[in-house]
Amino acid sequence: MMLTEICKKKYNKTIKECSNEEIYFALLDMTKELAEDKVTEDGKKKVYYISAEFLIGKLLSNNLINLGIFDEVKQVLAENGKSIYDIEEVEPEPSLGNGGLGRLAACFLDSMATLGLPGDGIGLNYHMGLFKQVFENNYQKETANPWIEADSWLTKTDVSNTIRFGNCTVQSRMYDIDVTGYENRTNKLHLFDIESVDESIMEPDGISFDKTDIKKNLTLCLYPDDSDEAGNLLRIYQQYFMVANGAQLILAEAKEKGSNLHDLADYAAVQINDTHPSMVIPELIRLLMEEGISFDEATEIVTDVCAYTNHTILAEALEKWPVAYLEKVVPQLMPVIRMLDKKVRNRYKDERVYIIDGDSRVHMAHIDMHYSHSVNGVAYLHTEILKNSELHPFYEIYPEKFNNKTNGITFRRWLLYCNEKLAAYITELIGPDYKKDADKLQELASYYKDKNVLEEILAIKKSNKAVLKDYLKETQGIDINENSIFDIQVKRLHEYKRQQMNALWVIYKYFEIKKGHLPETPVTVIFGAKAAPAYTIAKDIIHLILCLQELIDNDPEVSPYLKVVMIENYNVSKAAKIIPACDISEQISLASKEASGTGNMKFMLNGAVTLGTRDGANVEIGELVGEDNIYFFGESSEEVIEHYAKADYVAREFYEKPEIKKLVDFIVSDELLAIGQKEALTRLHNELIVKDWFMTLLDVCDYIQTKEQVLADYEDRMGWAEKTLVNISKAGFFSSDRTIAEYNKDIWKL
Ligand code: 9GP
Repeated sequence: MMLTEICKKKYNKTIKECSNEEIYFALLDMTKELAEDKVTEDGKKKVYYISAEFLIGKLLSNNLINLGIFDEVKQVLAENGKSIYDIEEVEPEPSLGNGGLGRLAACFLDSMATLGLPGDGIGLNYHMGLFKQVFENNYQKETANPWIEADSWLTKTDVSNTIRFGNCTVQSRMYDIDVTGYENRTNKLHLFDIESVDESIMEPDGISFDKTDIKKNLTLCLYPDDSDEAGNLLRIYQQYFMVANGAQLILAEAKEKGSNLHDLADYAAVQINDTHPSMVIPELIRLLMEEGISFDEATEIVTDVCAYTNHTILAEALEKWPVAYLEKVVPQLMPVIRMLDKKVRNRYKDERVYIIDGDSRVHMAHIDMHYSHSVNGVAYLHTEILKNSELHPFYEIYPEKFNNKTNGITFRRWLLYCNEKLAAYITELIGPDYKKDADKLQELASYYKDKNVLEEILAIKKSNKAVLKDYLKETQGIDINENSIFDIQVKRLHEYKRQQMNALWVIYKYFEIKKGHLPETPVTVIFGAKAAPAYTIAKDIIHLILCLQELIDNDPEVSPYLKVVMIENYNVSKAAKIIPACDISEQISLASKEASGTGNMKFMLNGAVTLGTRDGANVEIGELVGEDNIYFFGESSEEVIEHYAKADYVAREFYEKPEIKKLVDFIVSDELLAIGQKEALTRLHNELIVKDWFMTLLDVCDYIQTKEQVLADYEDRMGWAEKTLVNISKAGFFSSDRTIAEYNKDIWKL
């Protein structure tokens, strides 16, 4: 095997003699070489997936799986007394993303390569990525998260561009990461960087730095703090840098393949993810005009090339940049943006669709909607909400542009890699074809009533729970009971996702246990979430959860029955350990607010049962598995949208109900104040009573009641195993291979 030779050549050692670190670097070389062999001709047209985030996670094992050599490598290592799992630990995890948006981008790259589609990612090479989370005094603290090593998956290319801003010029450099499809072609993730970035400007706290020194800070961090003007400007610098480099690459590659640029749409499809890359539209128009193409024609060409995906209805993600900021950072784009706005104003009299509003702000999503040929949401319900409320004025103008592409996940990482036992058992039952054709999982339907199969499914879950137990003990020094029910909510921290409602259930259960109402099976509630550094209430929610964790751990009356665990620095590698061990998947966002969710799909595929609202892709999960195999609660999206429209939700009215008041007031009880910070807990308590923007108290009673039903049903082990198996068997629809095939058929047409 190649590995022996590489170890010999690189270190003059046998595999046995090499350290884990040396083997990791040898495998890196080997994998890169094998991946390069699979770089094939692009064909005429190529898709460019532009995104501020690519949450790729560790790559070694995933690449070995996709190259079809994971088992072989694992065995060779074992024969030499080494473990692939120990070697994986050597790999640093890049944190080039925050949550769903970034992880989706990574899954999509995998699926494009797997389906044999020429499709490259375009993003930024953030040196620190998102911050690393640590807990100090039960509070989140952000620290630096460097991940780039001398020898890594990044390959320095000779592509370098001069990028001009209003007040400075930087020289870029393109780095590539191979994206190897499952038994198919290799595509590229292009990450742009600057040569002059200077990690040493980071303050000792690990997240602060001079936000005005663009030549040193441009690619330092993902989502730099934007609570002041310098932070906002830095985000615009980053976004323009990403799309200006991307646009040059797209035009250069098209020209190389013979495009005369008038026919650019025959050579390139650009997918814009959320509004961070929206400036690619005016930038491409500007570049085409420099090539002598008229504004009107350039606009038509770019519209044919570009497509926009909306990933959230939360206003905070629909960026609106003040004209003055854009004038400062990218003055060359403003004339184009003004012309685009004028074109809109000449045609439509509705000011809701203007690009530049009355407050001199540029609505980036409006550029996308007028000047791309496709606008899609990421789950059926989300797309309907876009059409009928959030983006309704645009839907009225361009009904033909709107389409839905329900998200998906790559089964290579989220089943074959993270749950080897389950994958092997499925192969034993229905053969290996489901690995390439996820719909084949439906063949598991013939085993719904098979007692032996159900018992084996429960046994696999149990062993995954034991693995997670050991992992938490080793990495966080936390002891959990593998025989308890694992009730898990891992995702970004945001009030709309309502981790605070789950915390109120913990308080409810704490009271119940104190009253002597003991659960039949103990429950372990596992959270994992990072809060944006400037999002105070989100950090307060983490504080509450950590305080509850400490309170319960130190209460011998309650701790045998209930445990709370907040995972520190939740990331892709931790997700791969947590998800296969889950019994109950918490998907409890306020209906209408979660565009899709993808964690919900990963949990389902790994045999967890969803407890959720009728929101995002939960709705589609429900349709697939049937009402007996999912637990829905809470008000519907229509009702919620109506509450917002009428402004008739008053949290205090719910708070006054004694059963709710008791739970909310516990946040500022003597017990918790003895552990936590008064200021943070009081602020959160007040927020829930006075504001509660995401209607926690509206649904909390229904949530508690439904969760009690879930726990009761868990006791019927065979009934529960059947629900588990139904979920696994119906998960095929959520393969990102299906999603990408749809994008290609309807939008890219490669
Ligand atoms: O919040 C959405 C999440 O629901 C969705 O699954 C994911 C991928 O489409 O995107 C998330 N959005 C963002 O992270 C920012 O818009």
